[in-house]
Amino acid sequence: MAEIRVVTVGQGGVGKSATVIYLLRGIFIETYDPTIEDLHRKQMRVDGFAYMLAILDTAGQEEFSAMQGEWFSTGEGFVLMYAINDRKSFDGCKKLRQRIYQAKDLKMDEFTIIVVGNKADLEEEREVSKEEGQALATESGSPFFEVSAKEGSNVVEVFEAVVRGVEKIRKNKAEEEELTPKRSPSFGSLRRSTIGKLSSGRGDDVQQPTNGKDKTKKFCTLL
Ligand SMILES: Nc1nc2c(ncn2[C@@H]2O[C@H](COP(=O)(O)OP(=O)(O)O)[C@@H](O)[C@H]2O)c(=O)[nH]1
Ligand SMILES: [Mg+2]
Repeated sequence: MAEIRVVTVGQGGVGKSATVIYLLRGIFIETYDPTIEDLHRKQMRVDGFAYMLAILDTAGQEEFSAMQGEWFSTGEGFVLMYAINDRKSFDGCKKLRQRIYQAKDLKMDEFTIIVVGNKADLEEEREVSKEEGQALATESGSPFFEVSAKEGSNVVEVFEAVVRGVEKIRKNKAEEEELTPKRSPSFGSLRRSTIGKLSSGRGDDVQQPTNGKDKTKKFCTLL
């Protein structure tokens, strides 16, 4: 099963954990230790295919934990979250997005960011308009959702968008690599095309993407 590494990013208190817990268990947890940085796994079916989401729910954004450093550089999907009733959390998103860009070395074609305004149930306390949220998302070509972990609205849709975004990146990358002319057939290219022909879809042989050249083989098996 294809695995996708997802990272939640956002100021403390915006509801990252509540959103992830809702995805995992379908319930709203009122209080979740704000200092806990947790790794979760969730199987999801999107567009007829099964994926294993490995989700790092980050905590404490002031300094990178060792885990965050590693996940920012290897993560493929980023859920960038603010709360619609907290302007400061929205303003902080640009800086956090910058952190993602830095960690990824600006390789924009290797990851997807989904912009999320949480606590949509608190309409009467709204400080950030939908249009502002959408504009932030448009800047980075990201999908945008307003969600409520409390009511469970749009939570699943966010993670489906992560999967679709990552899947698109993987396909583009695989196509690019297939189209790149090769000077002489190397062991690697022969192996790639063989794998491409033999592969019948997303089998259990699909490994977790790592980095570097390894990806080629794995992406080809996804075609
Ligand atoms: N009204 C409302 N409160 C929420 C929502 N999501 C989270 N919260 C509350 O916001 C606080 C912080 O949530 P938490 O998930 O711990 O935030 P994190 O620090 O970003 O992980 C908690 O008191 C939650 O109960 C939501 O969608 N609506
Ligand atoms: Mg948390």
